[in-house]
Amino acid sequence: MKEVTESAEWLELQKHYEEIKDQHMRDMFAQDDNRFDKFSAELGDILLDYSKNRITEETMSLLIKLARYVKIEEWRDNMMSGVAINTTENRSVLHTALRNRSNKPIRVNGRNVMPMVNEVLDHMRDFSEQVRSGQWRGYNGERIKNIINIGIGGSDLGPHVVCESMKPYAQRGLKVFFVSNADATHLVETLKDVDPESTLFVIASKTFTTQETMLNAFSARKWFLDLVGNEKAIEKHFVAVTTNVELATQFGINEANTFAFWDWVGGRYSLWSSVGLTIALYLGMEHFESLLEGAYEMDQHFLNAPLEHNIPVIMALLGVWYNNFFDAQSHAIMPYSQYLERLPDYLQQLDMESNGKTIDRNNQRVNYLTGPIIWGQSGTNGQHAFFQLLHQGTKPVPADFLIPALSQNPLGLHHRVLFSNCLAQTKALMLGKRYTEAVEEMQAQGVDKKTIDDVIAHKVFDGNKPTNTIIFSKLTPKTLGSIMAMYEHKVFVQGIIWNINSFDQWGVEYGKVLAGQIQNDLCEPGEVSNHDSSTNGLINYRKSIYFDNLAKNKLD
Ligand code: G6Q
Repeated sequence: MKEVTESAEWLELQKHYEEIKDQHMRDMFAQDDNRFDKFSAELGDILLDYSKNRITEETMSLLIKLARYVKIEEWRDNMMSGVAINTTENRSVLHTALRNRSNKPIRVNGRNVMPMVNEVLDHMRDFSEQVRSGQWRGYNGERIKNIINIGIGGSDLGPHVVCESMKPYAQRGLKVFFVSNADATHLVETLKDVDPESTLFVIASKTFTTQETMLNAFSARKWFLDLVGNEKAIEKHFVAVTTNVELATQFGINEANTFAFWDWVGGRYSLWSSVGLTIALYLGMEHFESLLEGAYEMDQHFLNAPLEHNIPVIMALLGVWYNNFFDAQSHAIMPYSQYLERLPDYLQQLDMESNGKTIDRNNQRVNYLTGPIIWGQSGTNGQHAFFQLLHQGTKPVPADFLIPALSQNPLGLHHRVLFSNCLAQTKALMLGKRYTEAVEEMQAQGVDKKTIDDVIAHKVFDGNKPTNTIIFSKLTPKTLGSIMAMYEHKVFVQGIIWNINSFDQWGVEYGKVLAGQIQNDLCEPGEVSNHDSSTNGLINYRKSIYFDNLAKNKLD
């Protein structure tokens, strides 16, 4: 099969790129009053404005042709109907089944998965209501006041961003913490704020073997037992979210408090499954279900809207346009919402773990760029940190700006200031500032000619920097669900265009096994020489400090 880059559709885009690469968006806007109407799309209360992109109608129609060439609709339908499109792991990819609010059957190997999905949702509803109402009590009858989610990667980032973003919907008196890092500091500092009697640990791990999670889970268990001294009490304070019931039971977790999910749910797509238990506990099941509703609405849109008006498809194609034709190496995410502060972290995993691949679906090395580096920070903070590079740096950085029209905290002028800053940035990035404009501005300020001559080059902004603006009325669980599903489908479409499997993560698996050997080498004193000189040197450096320190403490 020929590479996508050899297709007539790709070559046409290449030719078109040469024709329009020097056109400035400033002129495109000046020539067309309808640009915003032409290049915006809506779903429910979400509006995507993509008019501030380096595109014409022809660009979009050529990009849509590319999507048709890679048979995006067929792949989408296959994914959503349970075909095993994760070929390197021979698995279906069915996170959409977890939020299939229509309840229409979806089959994996001939078996309808919806009854299992609904059963787990019922289990989550029942348990979260018991905890939130105070019916579920700790071993000594105390009410649960703290939820600690122990998990990493997909078993941490999704629930974490949702809990942070949805704070206004949380039950007062219930605190949530996320512990993920192998660095004991993460657990130790968290445990300083809680007591065992009122704390519930949710051990979230698809495999129940991930080193960091198990390390934290066993240390939390030890902390609990040291203070409580009663093994039986564990089942009141530890529950598991996993596909591996056997290991959870061995840990001491009652099978009745183990929440299932399945191998057709990828880690980074798992927040919609029982991995969302912490969300349900913190926000209540009704809000978790609203999140699912929002995602379902986006799924339906992705499934039914024509490609030309399909929000995830449009966003994916724009990303490909910059990644592969403008050679943009990264893509920035700028949520102008403090609640969405963690969104860049979550999207970093979703996108980079999915599309950070070099080998295509035909087992060949690709000869084009695949997934971009995803990064970002909430606005307005980013403006005072790295926006300088966006405005005047040498690297093209397409960016998404996200902002609610209404604040959850309408305090004085805050939201008006936030909103104006968001729009001012996208406007400035698009327009730039011409030499003549900069001169006039300085003259109006009374700056003398010599000073103007000396600094004017620095006061000019090229502009023509592309951005999408995603505006929504208010950050509700439903809207958040739609936004997160929108990005999932965007990443999926890009993976299909690049002909890669977005659903495996062999790099992560490799990392999971690599640490074991070095860990063994750290146990005993004495130098090691079995690695490369850098690894040997670093191991030996740590060993000499560690064992010296140990000896000294023994002497003291
Ligand atoms: C996600 C990845 C990875 C995974 C973590 C945790 O798609 O596979 O981030 O979620 O490594 O794995 P467990 O849930 O098995 O502990």
